[in-house]
Amino acid sequence: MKSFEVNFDGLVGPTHNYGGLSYGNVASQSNSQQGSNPREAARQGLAKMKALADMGFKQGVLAPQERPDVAALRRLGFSGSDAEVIQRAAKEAMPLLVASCSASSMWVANAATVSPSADTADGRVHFTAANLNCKYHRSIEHPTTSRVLGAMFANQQHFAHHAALPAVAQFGDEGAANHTRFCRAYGEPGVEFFVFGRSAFDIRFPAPQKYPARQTLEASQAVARLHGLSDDGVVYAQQNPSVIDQGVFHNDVIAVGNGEVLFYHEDAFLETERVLAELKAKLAKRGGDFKAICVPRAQVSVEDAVRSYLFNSQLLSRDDGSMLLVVPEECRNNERVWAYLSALAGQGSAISEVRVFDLKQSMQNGGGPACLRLRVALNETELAAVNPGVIMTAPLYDTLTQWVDKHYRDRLVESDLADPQLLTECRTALDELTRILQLGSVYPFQLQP
Ligand code: SUG
Repeated sequence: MKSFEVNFDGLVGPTHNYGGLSYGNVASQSNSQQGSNPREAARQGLAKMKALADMGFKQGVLAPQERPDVAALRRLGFSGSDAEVIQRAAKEAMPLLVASCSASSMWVANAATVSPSADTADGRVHFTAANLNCKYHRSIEHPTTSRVLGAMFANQQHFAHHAALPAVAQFGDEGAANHTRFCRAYGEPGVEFFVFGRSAFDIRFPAPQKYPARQTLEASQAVARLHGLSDDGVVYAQQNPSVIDQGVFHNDVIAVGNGEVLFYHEDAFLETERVLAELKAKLAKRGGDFKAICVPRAQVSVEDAVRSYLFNSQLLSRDDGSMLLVVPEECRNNERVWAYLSALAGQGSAISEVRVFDLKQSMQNGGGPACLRLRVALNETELAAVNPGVIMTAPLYDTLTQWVDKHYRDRLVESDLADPQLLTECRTALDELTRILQLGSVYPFQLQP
């Protein structure tokens, strides 16, 4: 049976703004308080989805969330009508209003961890929503994420959904941003690679000194257990704590994998040799030939990797077996990174082409091409069981572009977040979106009695 990797991209929500909310994410911190352009952000994301779909890749779309999250503000003690809740929060605790307005659910690499059916004990595709417990503005995403994923993958025979892990830092889980899968073919059993930043229960593991390690070993292990993965099909690695302290807040900022290939920076992991050997041996048992492409620090420093987001790229397999690397414009603007990439494609490596996309609106909050997508490997039967409303087509692209132009503002600054009209605009837009994507009722405002 044929199998595919389907990329589901997060659609940028109408409240996209630069809140400076992510300590440890250099772009988020340095662009704090800048004016944003939600319409342009959504259009940039849609253009990437359309381009990849046009190239023949399977592409889907994942809906944004209701923001401001009034229910979250109520849980923090703000009361009254929805408008009063927003205005009180703006007056008494602006940072909490900003957090409740974040469009951060666009970075769907953090929505969940996904294990394809070929790897799991019960032969279903497993999803665990990420608790995103390290940052308040992200920790409020998972209940809606679970409902949206449930509406997209709504067939219990093929899809198993797990709730987010316990909401404490010891089980900090950031989803697929710290998870890669290697395989010979998408439908065959593979090796799932979990990269963690620290251990919460074992003090022998080192930890970063400056910035938080968002993913714990114990969270990764829990996800592997929930998904019914076998030890033969799992490898764990610790991220190098010193790169976390340089702004590598997720592994997908320093490494990307696909098929039999891992593209990574020399400083990405601890015990690199052991990790690569284990990946090679385990993939060999699954019939695969693991290949690692190491980017030496002498050619691209960690700082250049963080600035350009070279590794937050999409590594995509084409039908002829060659691979395409989808990178953000910032890679072309960095002399050393661009020199590396220009040489790479001509070198006869597994990566034969590089494509550049303008994703500046998302990039300024630390979200590149890879952050914006959740990969789900599916066989033909499973793909046929996915809600067809969320699969990208030329007509859906046109509909969504018109929908964005109709509902989104082209400029948003912090003071706009206090405007209750923004909530009305967001709800009107999302109500229409759930009909376009055939999701049913998934948002808090749609679920209220
Ligand atoms: O969690 N930025 C996101 C970026 C997530 C990128 N995802 C991956 N690497 N997979 C984060 O730090 C910034 C929001 C703000 O500051 O307004 C933010 O949440």
